[in-house]
Amino acid sequence: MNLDAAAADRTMAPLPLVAELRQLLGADAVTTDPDDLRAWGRDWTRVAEPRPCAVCWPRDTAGVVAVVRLCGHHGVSIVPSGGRTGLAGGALAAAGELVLSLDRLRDLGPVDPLGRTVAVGAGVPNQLVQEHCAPHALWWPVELASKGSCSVGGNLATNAGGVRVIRYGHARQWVVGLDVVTADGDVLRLGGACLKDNVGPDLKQLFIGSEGTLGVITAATLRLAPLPGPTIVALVAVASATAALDVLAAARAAGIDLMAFEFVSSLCLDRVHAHTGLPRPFGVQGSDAVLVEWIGDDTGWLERLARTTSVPALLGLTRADARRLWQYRERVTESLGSDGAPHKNDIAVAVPAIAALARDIETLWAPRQEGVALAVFGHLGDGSLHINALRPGGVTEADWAARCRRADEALYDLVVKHGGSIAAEHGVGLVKQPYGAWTGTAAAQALRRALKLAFDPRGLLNPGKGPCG
Ligand code: 2HG
Ligand code: ZN
Repeated sequence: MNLDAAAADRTMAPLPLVAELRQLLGADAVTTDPDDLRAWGRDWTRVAEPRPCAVCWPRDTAGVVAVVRLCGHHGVSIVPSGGRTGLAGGALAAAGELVLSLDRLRDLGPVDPLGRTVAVGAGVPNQLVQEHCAPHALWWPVELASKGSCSVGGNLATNAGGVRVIRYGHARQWVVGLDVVTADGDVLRLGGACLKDNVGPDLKQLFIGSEGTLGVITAATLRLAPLPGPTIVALVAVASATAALDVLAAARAAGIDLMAFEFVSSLCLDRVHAHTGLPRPFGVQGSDAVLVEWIGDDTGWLERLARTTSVPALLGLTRADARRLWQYRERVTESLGSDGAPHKNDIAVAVPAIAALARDIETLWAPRQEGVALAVFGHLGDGSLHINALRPGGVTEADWAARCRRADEALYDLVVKHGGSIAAEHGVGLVKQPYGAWTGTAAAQALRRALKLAFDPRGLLNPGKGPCG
């Protein structure tokens, strides 16, 4: 054990808590091992060192209740933890909290093909839900690049988006029931397989997207969609994000049933090429691209577009070709992260406003970024962009943090000017907490704080995180 972890153990975790946790859950369900603390005390965000006092893995909702009550008794804060793939630090335990992992809550109920629902534990990985439902020709249409690791509980706590939002919307639209443990250790059963319940307000929706700050989601009844029919994938070269909107307009005008519309800038394509060895898609350097996926076999709209604008496009008509084209989009994050953690942003505006926002970013904001390379990609068809700033060599940690902070504030001014959101998809977590002033009116913020006080008056659930901070 290193000295820091030993100090954290002594000062932050009163021994009785850990001992009592072991008694409650069993010795194999609690750890203070420094390697475990480092691994389980963080998500994919690299903004602070993890420093939890311990990690525990209850097996069911009753176990979560017991942990929450015990922490209340000891006055120790809790960081609820799912698949730890978050990019806003929502599952980062940097201040001696107890990490409450939902990883062992893996119940998978039978699929109801009539009502099209399935009940699952919070710790079930997203991909397992899909595999479980596929024999019934159904799926939970929340699809993320991290589907193998991320869990349903985390998807709901962050109201995950992903690459299918353009057709299906966010995770919150695909939930009919939720089991939640409150800060007092009560269990709320909100809805279930009954599809119609109009006793409003819909409390379960308050927990979805609240990033574990109002309660701990332990199980959910998910609404399922029929598996879509065969699709076609195309990677289309475009001159810019704004030019990509012409491709979107052509698809919309032709009545194309879009499954995905994703932008990848030329810098991202370069990084994917360098990191993965995939060939440059259009043979040469320098072109941005959109990845379009749609249902059906109509390629006429794209052929017409290609004739009039002479844009090169690669078609993925077979599953293997489609999978290969998707890699240019799905492998962007890992490729950008292969050379140090980029500074991430995740913004959105209404789809038609993307052109004006992109123009402002290009002319007003990017030139002020002092030579920092900006890797832009994302869910353009939803009006949403991920901007990753790549840290130049020779810039100190402190200098980089200060520069990112200035850059973020200037970017958020633009996003607000165009009526958008500074936390489009990844949530507020820890990293967007200081930017409350850009997240709505003072009255809206006051209401969010009032919600937090009502649900968790002692501030024990994921303190300092999320929209209700
Ligand atoms: C994606 O769309 C994820 O691939 C990750 O939201 C975005 O790495 C990012 O900035
Ligand atoms: Zn995304």
